[in-house]
Amino acid sequence: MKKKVIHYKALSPAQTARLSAAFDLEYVDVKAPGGEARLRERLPEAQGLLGSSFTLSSELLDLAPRLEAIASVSVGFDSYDLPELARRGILLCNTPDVLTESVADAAFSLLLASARRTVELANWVRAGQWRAGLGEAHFGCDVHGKTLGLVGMGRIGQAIARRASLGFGMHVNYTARTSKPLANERYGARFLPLHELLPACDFLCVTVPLSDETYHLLGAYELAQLPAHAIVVNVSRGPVLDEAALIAALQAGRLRGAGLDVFEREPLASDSPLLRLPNVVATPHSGSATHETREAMARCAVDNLLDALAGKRPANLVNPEVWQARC
Ligand code: 8YV
Repeated sequence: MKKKVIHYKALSPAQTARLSAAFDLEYVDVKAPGGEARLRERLPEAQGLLGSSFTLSSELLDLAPRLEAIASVSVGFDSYDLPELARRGILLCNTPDVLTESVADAAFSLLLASARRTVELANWVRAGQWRAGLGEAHFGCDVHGKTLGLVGMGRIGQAIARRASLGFGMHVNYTARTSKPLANERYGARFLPLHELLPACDFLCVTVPLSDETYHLLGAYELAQLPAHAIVVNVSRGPVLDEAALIAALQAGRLRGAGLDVFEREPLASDSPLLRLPNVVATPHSGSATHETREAMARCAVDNLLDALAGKRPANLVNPEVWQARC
């Protein structure tokens, strides 16, 4: 008998076909009215789950006693309760690598848009305001030759560092748990403690994953160490930055601007003070949202689930200790 798999994220026909060939597959749109109730009904049978952007609480996991593996269509796994999954012997897989370059592109687009005021000026043109030459009030700031401070130098941080150094001739500083010799050598990157990195930034870019240690890593005190001409970019997770402190700094003119793809609460409320600041570019957590990358992420998640439910070690195991305990 085929194993029962529920996916709660829509998939392309190609990925649906791969899953249906191997499993008894069902799609539950958890975001649709009645979707969560339907998931609750189906969970008792589920041996595999695939999806993202939905929290599988321990109450929901209680309904799924046969669950063997979850394939998350994301690289981040901060929304999963790892000790709870370990206690239940459930494998968790993620989708690293395939989204690295797209997220780095998105970070750079926020950095450039904030520096060159692209969104603000494009809206100004669209509103019919471009009637004469530009004055200083419309000028942005250069990106090339400036200093980028990266908080986090994992795969995505390194892809941003490559663009910054080789593409834009920027100086790259970073803070991370350990020095990255390859990035130091290839991009001339300097490994610095946060208190030295911040005052040297023209641009600060957050790429570090969210965890207990990185929650509000950048608060009022840290933001105050940035020069007033600095621009903050976040493509990681909203709560790494204390959003209220960021808003206060922007409102007080203590920062030049911000390019944000992630927020403490998503979707961002339409009455967020961030949206009243012309020097903020806000995008809807779309760092990996390209046709190519989202399909690659789905393919990777399907690969992971096919392996996990066939008793093969999946390539992208978040909790290898659960696998070890099975052997
Ligand atoms: C999306 C992401 O949020 O991979 C991640 O960790 O944040 C994003 O790519 C989403 O999970 C895509 O399904």
